[in-house]
Amino acid sequence: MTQDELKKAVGFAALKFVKPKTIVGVGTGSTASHFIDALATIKDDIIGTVSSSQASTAKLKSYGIPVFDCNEVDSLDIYVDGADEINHQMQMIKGGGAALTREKIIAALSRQFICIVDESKIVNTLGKFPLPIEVIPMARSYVARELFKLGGKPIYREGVLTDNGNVILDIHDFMIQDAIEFENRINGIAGVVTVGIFANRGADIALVGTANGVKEVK
Ligand code: ABF
Repeated sequence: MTQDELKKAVGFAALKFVKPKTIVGVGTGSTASHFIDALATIKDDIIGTVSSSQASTAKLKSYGIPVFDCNEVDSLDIYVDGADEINHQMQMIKGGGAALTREKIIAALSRQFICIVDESKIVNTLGKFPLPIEVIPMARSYVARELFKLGGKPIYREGVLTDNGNVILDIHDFMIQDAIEFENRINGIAGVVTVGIFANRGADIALVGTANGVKEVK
């Protein structure tokens, strides 16, 4: 199976967690895009969605699936999204697609986070994938200097503005031993909006696409 076929398999496998008459949290990226295709097949059974990016919103609307503003929703039963890396503690690096802040808000609102990945995303230690950090533009240089002090090598993602009008710094080549501690520490730097470590609120269930089928990990 190709990597895209594995992504499609987990995108469709996530459908079994969708309860009728609920509002579903929907993520961003190529795996989440397959989930949107799957959701379209049962669109009349759900009330609608909350979406983590303009790209996903556009795709959901193209299927005629209602998209609600986050502020209209008290809580969500599930949030289905991909990840750039996930470890065996269900902690993740997310934000390769620059939607990390909205993703973290929707994750916080959701009772269950269903992470959908192909098996290439499973790691023992987070950090091979560059860690994205969304930063207020005027704080870019200050935050970069603080990240250097922590031993990171931040690189400005040129030409990228997030859906919130902010910039992204990616920390390269930094293996993260204590993901919760590192998430809290980076969150404490003035000017940081969101760090792409999802450890304080990790995934509850991972659906992993493998050559032998979809594995469910809790
Ligand atoms: C989002 O999409 C992210 O947080 C992550 O950056 C990315 C994963 O992309 P893909 O599913 O295309 O590999 O969920």
